[in-house]
Amino acid sequence: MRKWTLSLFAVSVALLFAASSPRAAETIKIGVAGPLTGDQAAFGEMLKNGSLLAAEEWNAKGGVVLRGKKVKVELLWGDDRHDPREGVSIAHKFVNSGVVGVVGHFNSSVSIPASTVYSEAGVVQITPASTNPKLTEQGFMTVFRACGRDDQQGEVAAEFIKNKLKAKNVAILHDKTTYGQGLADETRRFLGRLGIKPVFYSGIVQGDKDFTPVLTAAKQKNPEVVFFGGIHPEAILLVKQMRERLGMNAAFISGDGVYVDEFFKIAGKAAEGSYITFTPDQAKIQAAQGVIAKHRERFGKEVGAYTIYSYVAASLILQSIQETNSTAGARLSAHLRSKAWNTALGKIQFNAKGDVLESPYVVWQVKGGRFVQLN
Ligand code: ABU
Repeated sequence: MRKWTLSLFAVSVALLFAASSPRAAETIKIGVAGPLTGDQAAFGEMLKNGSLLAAEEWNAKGGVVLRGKKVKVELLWGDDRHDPREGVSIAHKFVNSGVVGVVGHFNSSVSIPASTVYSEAGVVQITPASTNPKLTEQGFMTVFRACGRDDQQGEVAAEFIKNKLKAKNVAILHDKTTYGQGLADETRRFLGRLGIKPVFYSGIVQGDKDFTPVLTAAKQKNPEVVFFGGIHPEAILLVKQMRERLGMNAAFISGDGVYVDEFFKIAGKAAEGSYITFTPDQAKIQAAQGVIAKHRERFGKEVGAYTIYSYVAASLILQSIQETNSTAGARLSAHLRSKAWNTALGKIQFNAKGDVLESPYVVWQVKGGRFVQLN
């Protein structure tokens, strides 16, 4: 009887001790979410590969030093298929699985609703690619954006249309998503400031295949420029149908959601001459050379638009964990905002909202079947 009492006492003490002391994590779990399959999977692959490179780099060193021990990094994948409901469901799954940080999501329409889940759970979220301003205007401490915003991107598009293309008749199309319509509206807003009122403005439906009715209506307004706010699957069809079915020779201009090789590879000749707003050439960033070479070696291809951004997002979360010796969202969020970071994209500093202080946009053009940065 006495032996039983002693054993029970010992077990109780052990349980009490375990409950009151920080549990040694077996792994540091980071969620990576985006459209990993489906028609936007080319972008999802960038998030996946960039995060993987960062995690493998830390694991090759034995892991992240946390509470005196090296802890390996484990990535959890979330395929949201650019569906907001799927994204929220993934966010809950990540939180329930104990992730301490999230790289994602890709689409603003997914990142924004998912950010509420991460914020309530105190989980740091760094999106490499969601550019809609609203994401960081919600007042969430846990939200960060490594890329720029569409109020910057729209301004560059509008100035290019006015000052370089010297266009007066502009048609604006968008895919009715948070990103697509948001970017179209920002471009329209800045065009308005420059004295240009679009002659045509309309939404299309993501996933539709025949855009000739809306393009025919736009053509009747004689646009010199067709601006599209949306992602490459629809941009490919739009530009092909403009050129091949309707013989429209208006300049085609779009944003970062179309900065992917599939655009010119699939649209072929129809994409030639198209303009895309995006960041300046990442291949020219000295600090990015290591990731670019590793990506080539590991995946046998070049980095995409958001690969290095994803690498940087994952690296910043892991570096913050090591530097704060903590996985607590509040500490990581404060630390991420506390200083300038040397990253593979160069120096990055987050403001109080979680946006980067600097994120320039430039215009690229499809020339000879590739993107060429214009001066
Ligand atoms: N920024 C390009 C596409 C991702 C998004 O913001 O929806």
